[in-house]
Amino acid sequence: MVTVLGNSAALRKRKTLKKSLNFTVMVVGESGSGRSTFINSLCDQLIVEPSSTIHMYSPEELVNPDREMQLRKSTVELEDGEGVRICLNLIDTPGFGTSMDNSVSFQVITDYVKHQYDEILIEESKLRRNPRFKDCRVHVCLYFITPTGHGLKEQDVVFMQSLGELVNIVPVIAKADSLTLSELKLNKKLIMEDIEHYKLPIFDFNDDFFNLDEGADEETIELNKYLGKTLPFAVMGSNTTHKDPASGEVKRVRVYPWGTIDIFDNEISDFLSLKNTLLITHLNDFKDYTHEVLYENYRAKTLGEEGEVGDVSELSRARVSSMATSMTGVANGNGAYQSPKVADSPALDDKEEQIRLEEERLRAFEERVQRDLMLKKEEIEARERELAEIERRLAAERLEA
Ligand SMILES: Nc1nc2c(ncn2[C@@H]2O[C@H](COP(=O)(O)OP(=O)(O)OP(=O)(O)O)[C@@H](O)[C@H]2O)c(=O)[nH]1
Ligand SMILES: [Mg+2]
Repeated sequence: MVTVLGNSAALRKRKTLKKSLNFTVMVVGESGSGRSTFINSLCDQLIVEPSSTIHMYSPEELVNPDREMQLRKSTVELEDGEGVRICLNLIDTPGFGTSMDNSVSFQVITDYVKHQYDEILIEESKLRRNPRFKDCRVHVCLYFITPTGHGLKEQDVVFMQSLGELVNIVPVIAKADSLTLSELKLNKKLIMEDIEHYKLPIFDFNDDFFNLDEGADEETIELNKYLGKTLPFAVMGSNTTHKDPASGEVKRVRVYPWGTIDIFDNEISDFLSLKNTLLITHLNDFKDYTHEVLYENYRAKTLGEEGEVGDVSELSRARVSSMATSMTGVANGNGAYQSPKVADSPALDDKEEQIRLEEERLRAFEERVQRDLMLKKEEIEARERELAEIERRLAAERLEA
């Protein structure tokens, strides 16, 4: 008996391990804030080409409302030492914060996040679920704050205010090496004071959702307290690795004229804490909170406003067209944005091609909704026929009696 249980447990574990965890992280931050370098450092490989050249925008470009932000998606498979595989989707936001009016960028991000919720909403309401459906909800949004030595800028406040109810926002001070340790401490304090002052709904490690959870032990609560105090995570990224000639250890370092810094050194950077939080300790918490709180709130609000799931497709249609020119990715069969493999993820420069893909995707999406409605109608009609038959039989029996 014990052996059987042991075998089934092992089998279950093997099955769980075979299936990789799907996790989506969006990285938002001003142009040149180090987003690409961060993504490469997080995955320890070249995922996104970093911009080593500084692009100066002309005054005309700055006020041009057509200069848009892009959503660029890459997917990478990561595996930890215990064989757990993570299918990590990374959404980069090149062009964010480069315009005088950033409301368009905010809208594109909002629409993207909401559109993923709409997809789930429609999928959930189906009679027959699509077994190949891909959940593309954004589980975490890392918001990069430029290290100014001051608190938040107006743009930071507006972004966190408008997106915080929709997605888990984790604030990050990028390029932390440009501040001294005492400047960094002050910068963190000022940022957190602003977050409290404006009541910005960022991800709360100390939320009752996690700490009152039955699985939350002392250690988890302590870790959450520590992470809450660490916010905003101060990180530095690097595209360079260096092999220590003595130990042979390969480290990801920033190289300065006076020496090198290991970006994972806990004494000077929160990178390792953030990496562990994202990929190990809190991956499931981010996913659970997204599903059970953020998505549920969105669902209740949307169905409250719209009444019918069918109406959601109308809203979603508007969202898709708002995102149409901003998304770099390939639409797959089930309507989710599927990232091309990292190695062959060329940006779709041709906007017309992007629009055409979006239109095709939208058409498929609408057809799916129509098909579902038809199926539901047919099911109701079949039930009505069954009911009429039962009534007819009962009436006949009564007559006979
Ligand atoms: N000092 C310092 N420089 C960094 C850090 N991370 C990246 N950089 C440098 O900053 C420049 C911009 O970095 P990217 O990673 O390309 O920044 P980005 O936000 O992706 O930029 P865009 O895609 O152009 O918007 C590059 O020269 C990087 O080498 C960091 O932590 N500290
Ligand atoms: Mg970049």
